[in-house]
Amino acid sequence: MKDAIGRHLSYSIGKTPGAATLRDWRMAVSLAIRDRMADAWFASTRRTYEAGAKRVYYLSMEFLVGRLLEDGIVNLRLEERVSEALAELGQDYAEVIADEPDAALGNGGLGRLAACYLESMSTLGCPAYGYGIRYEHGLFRQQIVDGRQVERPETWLQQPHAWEFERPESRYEIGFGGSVRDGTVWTPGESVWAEAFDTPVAGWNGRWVNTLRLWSAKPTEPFDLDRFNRGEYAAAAESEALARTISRVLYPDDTTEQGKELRLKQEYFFSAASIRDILRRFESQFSDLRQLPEKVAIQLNDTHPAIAGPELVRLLCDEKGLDFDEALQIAQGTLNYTNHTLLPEALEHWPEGLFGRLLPRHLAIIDRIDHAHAKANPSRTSSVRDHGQVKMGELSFIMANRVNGVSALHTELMKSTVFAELHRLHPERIVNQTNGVTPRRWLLSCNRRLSTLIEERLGLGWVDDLEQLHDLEPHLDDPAFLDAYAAAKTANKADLADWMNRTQEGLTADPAMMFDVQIKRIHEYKRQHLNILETIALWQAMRDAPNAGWTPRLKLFAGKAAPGYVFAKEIIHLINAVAKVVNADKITNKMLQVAFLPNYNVSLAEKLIPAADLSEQISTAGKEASGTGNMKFALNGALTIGTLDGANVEIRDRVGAENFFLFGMTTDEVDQRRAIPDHAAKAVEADSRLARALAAVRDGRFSPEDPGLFRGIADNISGPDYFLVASDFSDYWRAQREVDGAFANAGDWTRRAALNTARSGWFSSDRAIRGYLDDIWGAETLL
Ligand code: NBG
Repeated sequence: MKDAIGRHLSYSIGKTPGAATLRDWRMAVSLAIRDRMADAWFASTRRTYEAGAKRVYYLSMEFLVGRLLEDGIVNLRLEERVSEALAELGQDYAEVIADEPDAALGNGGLGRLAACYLESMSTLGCPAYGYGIRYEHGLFRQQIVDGRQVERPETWLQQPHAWEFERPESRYEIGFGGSVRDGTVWTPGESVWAEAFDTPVAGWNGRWVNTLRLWSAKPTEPFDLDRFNRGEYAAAAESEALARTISRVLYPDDTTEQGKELRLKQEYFFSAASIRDILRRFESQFSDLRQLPEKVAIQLNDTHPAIAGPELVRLLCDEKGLDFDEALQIAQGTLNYTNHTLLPEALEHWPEGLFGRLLPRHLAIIDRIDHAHAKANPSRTSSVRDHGQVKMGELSFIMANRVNGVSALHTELMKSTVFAELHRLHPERIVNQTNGVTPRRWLLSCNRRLSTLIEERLGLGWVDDLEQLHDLEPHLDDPAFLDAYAAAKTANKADLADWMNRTQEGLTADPAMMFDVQIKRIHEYKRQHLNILETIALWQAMRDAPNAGWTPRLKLFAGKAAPGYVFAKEIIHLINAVAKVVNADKITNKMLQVAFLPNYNVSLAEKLIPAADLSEQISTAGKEASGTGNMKFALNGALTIGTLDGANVEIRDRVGAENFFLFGMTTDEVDQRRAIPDHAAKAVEADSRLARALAAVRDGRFSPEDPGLFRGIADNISGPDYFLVASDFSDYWRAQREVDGAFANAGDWTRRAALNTARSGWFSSDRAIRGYLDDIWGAETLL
């Protein structure tokens, strides 16, 4: 290992040890690790060809992979060797790992799920490819300036990236616009190259390695030398710049459709390149396109790649010469669709005018698909085109062999709400696959203390068979085990507290406090404002009775708001404003501290989750499709305070109701409550704590220099309150006080935390991927 690192430092990076920077060392280590993936990578491909196996293609606009070096080292089981080698070379292992920038090619849960699934597919030996976009700029970097979110460009690709292989020979010309002649001959008005960059994805033990193939946009028009020679430098580079725009940025929004032409271009760009690549690979091995459904399963991760369906039909008809009905049947046998949200504003739809201008042939194909479907299902009343919009959810459903939701509750709601009619027509099509998370990243490597303790008791079998964690339950009767479990948590908290106290102005975190954590995108449905309101009420109650024996708490928040989502940004501002006042209050600041940690990303999650005591999963029932952070917390021994929403329901079923703090209305109660006139005003009237907390927000208690600053938030909660913050407040307060009491009994709390770990094994992404293999893809694993 030492030689390998040294060789790369000299011959790949071109530095001597004396001249090498931390980044040079990190690059050299990364390349040495990447080398060790190569043989298994080739072997995985060879075995897939030899077996004539079915391949799975996961099409996703987002892959939130985070850092890759530690992941690679852990999965190849090279930790000891690398840290020894680095020590001999005079370098610090942890520093080298931490030097890597996060690959932030995703917004939140949807993108992180795609990353966990890729890793699990490799662990299981499922022949698979991830297909997405190689964004030059991932999700924006969040700074907090005077309490407000400020967005800065993210620049992960401005330094060399160790993990990818550029494949200039794998490129496809992707067209847009233009016209259609004779009904089928599409002549695009402009085009760009989609060029492939491959990253190997190694599974546990490095036995199988799949590929993440990301497309980068390159100009088809060469640089304009004539204009350059005339001194028109900017104009000479114009077409090149325009082409590159397509893979320039990740849209910073995970719930609202941007309505931007560029976004639709991005979607078609990567879907079309991926479909062509899939067909090319298929045809290199098989000759009969009718075999496609038998040899290929394509998963559409939400509707972002929905255009892949019409594109596949187009290629089969217009280029391969199949007739339309046959092409449609092949496509429908090959495609599947995962829905990740029921929020109406997040279900993609495109104006017909824009769509037809950009993709004229596809619009005609969509109409034909829709007519064919309507003809076969005469009782259907809806259609893909509606009120001048092209609805991508409807299109995806019609084009898919299987449609799935991401938690049991969410899947049932899909059947009864957005897809009610299509479900009636195709009752077999919708299936559930509750989300999962990879235990390699989300326990083994992010929480060394806990995973070492588990290894001492159970060995390492749980790492790829997470339900083995059930075998911890007998150890719960051993006080030494519980002590060690508690000690691991306390040490994780102490590390985090040290780091926060150094970096967060005004904060004094103490590991003896309860670490109460809410980390996720900032959104009204996720209700960070319910949490901060309860914080305010708690602070007021503490001031009233400072000696009432309060359980000391640190309230931790982190998350990004979409740049255009004004209300979400106000919530961030309010949290910071409350933190400033509360942390400085001498009466309460030993009992209550509040922090908003900037720039939430995968690496920060890896720091926070192992140190959490309490996991906040408090969305309005029916709004959070699943959640995956909730699973990571439970696995790492945080107890959940949560509503009956998304996968919370299944977490509670598995860890046991007595180890979960439930509060709030159910989905049915939410609908009933919303129908009551003035529901929020009534809730405020009925709860004096709520009224007082709201008054403090409204009257400028947290913004003395600008008393009206947060009035909008207070008015929203006591007025329309679509997300029912006011109506759920009282029960949330009650549950929080129950949490206080439970935390005060340290021994019992640890037991309940350990039960959360022992009973969360089902939430492994390995289990989820097995479900997809069996119920959706019909594919075999080759390990
Ligand atoms: C998100 C949901 C989460 C879910 C993830 C992964 C979108 C559109 N949806 O609840 O909000 O856990 O998807 O399925 O990002």
